[in-house]
Amino acid sequence: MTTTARPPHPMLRIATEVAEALAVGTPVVALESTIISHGMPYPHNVAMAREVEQIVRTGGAVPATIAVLEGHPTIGLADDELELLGSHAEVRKVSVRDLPYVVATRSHGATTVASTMRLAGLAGIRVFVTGGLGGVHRGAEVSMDVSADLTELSRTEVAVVSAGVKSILDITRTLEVLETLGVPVVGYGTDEFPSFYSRSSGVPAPMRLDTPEEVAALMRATWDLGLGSGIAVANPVPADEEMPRDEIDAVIHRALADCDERGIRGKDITPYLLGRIVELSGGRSLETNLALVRHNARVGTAIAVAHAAHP
Ligand code: PSU
Ligand code: MN
Repeated sequence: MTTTARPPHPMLRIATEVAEALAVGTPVVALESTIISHGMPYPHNVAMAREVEQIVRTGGAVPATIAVLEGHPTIGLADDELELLGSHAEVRKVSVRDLPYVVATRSHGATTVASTMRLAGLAGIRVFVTGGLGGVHRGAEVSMDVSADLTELSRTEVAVVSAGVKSILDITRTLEVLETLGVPVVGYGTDEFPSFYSRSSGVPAPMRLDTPEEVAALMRATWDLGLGSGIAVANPVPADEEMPRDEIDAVIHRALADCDERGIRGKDITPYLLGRIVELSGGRSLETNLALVRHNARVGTAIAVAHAAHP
């Protein structure tokens, strides 16, 4: 049994190249835009977005960066649109609950993992590459701050390739919630769940796969069983690019304290922490962030190619 391709949702604006690829079964890789608008400083963000698209092409797939532009959910962006998302001050961070607002008000929106997954799913794209997942925030037992990325993983059939979860979040509780929600979480080539800047976290990965073909087989099994969920593929940063855990943990500790002191809340927490970590690490964390996104793009593209061969 295979999953039948659905026609894309009529409200989507799909780039011609992406629409053609989807129609004939050429592999397509979705990319998010919050990482561009709110995850990295300009102009590194735009350079990263362009480079990642090129890595996807080199690997034999078509890149589809996703955002909302003037209220249009857009799948596959032009070069000047990447520039706009990276440099324009008025681009809203859009999770799933914000999607109808930016559509109704015809505004620009940068999509998070959750909303990118949803739009990718509506377009019929099955593989999505990002940097890091949102998750359960530290102190969530009081604040109830749990990213919508987790709920979306439980209800949209897209495989998300990330470098795991940063220790700005509570990694153990994030994995507990993903288990509760029935989401397969795969350590790619690792027994340990990676913590974004570092290959290790001290927390075991719930399952391990080592090749793109094995991940493609898991995608088929998940969707043929009708589970309806996504898959989180956690791909550790390359060893020669990782930050020592005690070094990054000290930086994160300080960033969390600053966040608290400034009273930053809700959707602003993750962008604030990412920016503060870059400052406090003297740009070192940005280098690691760029390296892991490139690596995720290579692995995610190989998975999309393997999946397109046996959808
Ligand atoms: N982690 C990163 N870079 C990012 C994000 C997370 O290293 O850019 C973004 C992603 O778009 C993710 C979102 O989906 O932050 C999670 O935000 P929140 O915690 O508000 O759900
Ligand atoms: Mn939140």
